[in-house]
Amino acid sequence: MSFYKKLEASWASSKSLVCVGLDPDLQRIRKCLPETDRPFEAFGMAIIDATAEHACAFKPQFAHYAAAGRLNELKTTIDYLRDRHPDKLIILDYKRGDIGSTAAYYAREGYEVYGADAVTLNPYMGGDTLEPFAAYEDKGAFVLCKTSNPGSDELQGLELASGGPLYLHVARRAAESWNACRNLGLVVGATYPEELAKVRAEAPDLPILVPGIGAQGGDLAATLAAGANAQGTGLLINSSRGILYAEEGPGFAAAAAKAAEALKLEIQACLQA
Ligand code: NUP
Repeated sequence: MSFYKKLEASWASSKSLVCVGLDPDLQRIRKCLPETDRPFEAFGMAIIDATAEHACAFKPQFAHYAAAGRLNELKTTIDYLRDRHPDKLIILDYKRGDIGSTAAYYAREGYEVYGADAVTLNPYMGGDTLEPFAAYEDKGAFVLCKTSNPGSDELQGLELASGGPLYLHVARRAAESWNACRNLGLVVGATYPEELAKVRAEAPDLPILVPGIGAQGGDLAATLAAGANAQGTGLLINSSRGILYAEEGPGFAAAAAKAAEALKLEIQACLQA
C-alpha cells in the first residue's frame, strides 16, 4: 500500500489526527514502572496499548533511545506496535540528512532495520539527499519545513532574493520537484500557525506532521484552522510529553489514555467549530 493510502486509512480507522510521541526518559519512567531490565520497551508497550484507540500514528524519537543505549528496545517497541496495532502509522523521528550515498544507509536503517512507515528528514542539504528515501515508494518521509523551536526563524525564515522565506521554498519543492514518488510530507510546528497557513497554501495536498502541542505551548485551534483540509484531515498532531507524562506514577497509562482522548476530542471540537 502506498504511504498516502496507508495514512488515509489510519486517519479513517482511528477517526483521529493524534500522533502519540514516544520520547522515553528513564528518570520519569522509573516513577511509573517497577524495576525492569527493559524499561523503554515496557513503558512504550503500556503507552501504545493505552492510547492506540485515540491515535492514528505513533512517533518514536530516535535520540531518546539511542542516548540511553536502548536502540534494541526501540526495535522491539516498533515490532510490538506493528504486530498489535497494524493500522497505526509508525513515524521514526530521526531527522536525517546526508549525501546521497550515505543517505541510502540511513534509509535502510529507518525503513528496513527499524521497519518504520515514515521518517523525518532534514532537507537543508538539498533535494538529492532525500532521493534514497523517496525511492522506497511505499514508505514516507516528513521533511522539516518550519520547525517548532524558538530559533527556527534564524535560518528557515531568511528571505530569499527570489522572494519569500526559505521554509516556503522548501514547502514548494516538497510539493513539486522533490515529490516525484508521491510520498513526502512536511513538518511544521504548532507554535507557528500563521506560517502553517502559508505552507498549506503552497502545499495543499501534503500531509503535515505538527509537533509543539502540549509541552511547547502550540495553539491547537489556530493550527487546525491553518492546516486541516476540507475533509478535516491532512495533519498529524503530535504530543509527546503531554501524553507520556500526564501522570508520573503507577497510573501513568490510564492518564496517558485520558490525555490522548482529550486531545482527540479537542481536535474534533475545533474542526466542528
Ligand atoms: O519542529 C519540530 N519540533 C519538535 O518538537 C520537529 C520535531 N520532530 N519535534 C519533535 O516532536 C521533538 O523532537 C519531540 O520528539 C516531539 C515534541 O515533543 P513534545 O514537545 O510534545 O514533548
